[in-house]
Amino acid sequence: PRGVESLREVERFDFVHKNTRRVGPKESGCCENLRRPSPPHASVPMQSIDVIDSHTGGEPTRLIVSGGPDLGRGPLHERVIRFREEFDHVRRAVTLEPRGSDVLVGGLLCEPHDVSCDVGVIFFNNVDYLGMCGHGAIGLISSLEYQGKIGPGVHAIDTPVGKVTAELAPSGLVSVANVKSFRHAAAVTVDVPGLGSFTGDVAYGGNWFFLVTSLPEGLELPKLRVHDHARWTDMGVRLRAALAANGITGDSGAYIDHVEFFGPPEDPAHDSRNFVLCPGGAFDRSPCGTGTSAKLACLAADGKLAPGALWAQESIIGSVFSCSYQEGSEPGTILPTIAGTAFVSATASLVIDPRDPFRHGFAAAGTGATE
Ligand code: PYC
Repeated sequence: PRGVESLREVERFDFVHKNTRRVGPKESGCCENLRRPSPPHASVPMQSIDVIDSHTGGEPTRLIVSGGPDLGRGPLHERVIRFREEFDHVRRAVTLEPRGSDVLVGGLLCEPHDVSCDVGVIFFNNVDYLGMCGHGAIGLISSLEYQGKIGPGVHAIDTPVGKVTAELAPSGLVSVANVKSFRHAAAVTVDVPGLGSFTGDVAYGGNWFFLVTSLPEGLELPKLRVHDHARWTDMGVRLRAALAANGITGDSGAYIDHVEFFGPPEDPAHDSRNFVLCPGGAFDRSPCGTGTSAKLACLAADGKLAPGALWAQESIIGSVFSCSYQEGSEPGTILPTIAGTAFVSATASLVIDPRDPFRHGFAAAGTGATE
C-alpha cells in the first residue's frame, strides 16, 4: 500500500529514486503497452496533504488541514519565515499548477502561539505569503464548521500579523474583526511610463495596498466589469512597478503588493465596486477583506464614513462584503469588521509523487507566478 510519509521522508526518497532504475510494466508488444499499468508503483511512498477548498464571494481558499509542514510552536511571524525558507515547495505544490492556479490562496492551519486564540493560520499564494487574508479567514471558519470542529460563536485566530476574531452566525455569515488598519500616506502621485499620472493612498489592512483615487487625464472613472479584467490587471501591474521604482512603500519600506481600483457599484444598494490586483498577478474575485479594511481606513481618515456606519463593498464579480469599523486606540487607526459568506467546494488529499517532475508545481510563463 502507498505510505503517507513526512516531507523529510519524501526528500530522502528523492535521492534514492534518482539513483534507482524505475521498474515499469513489461514492454513486449502493442497490447501490452495499452494495458493499464499495475497499481502505480505500489512501493513508492507518496506524500499526502489533506485540504478543504472553499470560496468566499468567488475567491478560492485551500486550507491545509493535515500533512502540512510542522513549523514548530513559535510566534506565527517567525513560523512564516521558516515556511518560506524550508518548506516553500509545499506552498508551490498546493497553489501552483497542476493542482492549483494563480487565483488560489492557501492557508496552513496550525496551533496558535497566542494562547487566547483557538487556531493559527498562515496564508500564502502563488508567489509568497500573506500577512492576513480576509476572504481566507472567512473560508477558514466555514471549513472548520464544515468539519464539525466549530459552531456559531466567536473564534479567535492567530496570524503572522496579529490576532483576529471571527464570529460565525447561524446563517453562515462570518464577521471578521481584522487587525488594526490605517492610512499611511494620502494623495500620492506616481507617473506610470506609457500610461500617465495616477494618484492614490497607501494604506494597510493586514497587507499593503495602493488605492487609486484618480486616473491619468483622459481615462474616465472606470466602470469595473469583469470582462475588462486584463486591462485593469495590466494597469495595476504597471502601476505597482512604478511605485516600487519610485521608492513608494508602506511602513519601513514595505513593498506594496496589492493595487485597488474603485468605481460605482452595479447595485445601487452598495457603496462601491472594486478591482483588486493581488501579489501574484491574479485579481481578487471577492471584495478583498484586507483591501476593504485599507479602504475603510482611508474613508475614516477623510471623514467620509463614521464609526459603526455600514459600507457595502462589491467585488469585480458582484460579490459583497458588508463592513464597518471602530476607532483604534492609536490615533489614525481603525479596527475594521468585514462580513461575508464562504462555501466549501471540495475536500481532497493532494498526492505528491516523488517521481513527478512537477510535484512541487510549476509557474506557467506569463503569469504573475513566473519564477
Ligand atoms: O481577502 O484579504 C483578502 C485577500 C487578500 C488577497 C486575496 N484576498
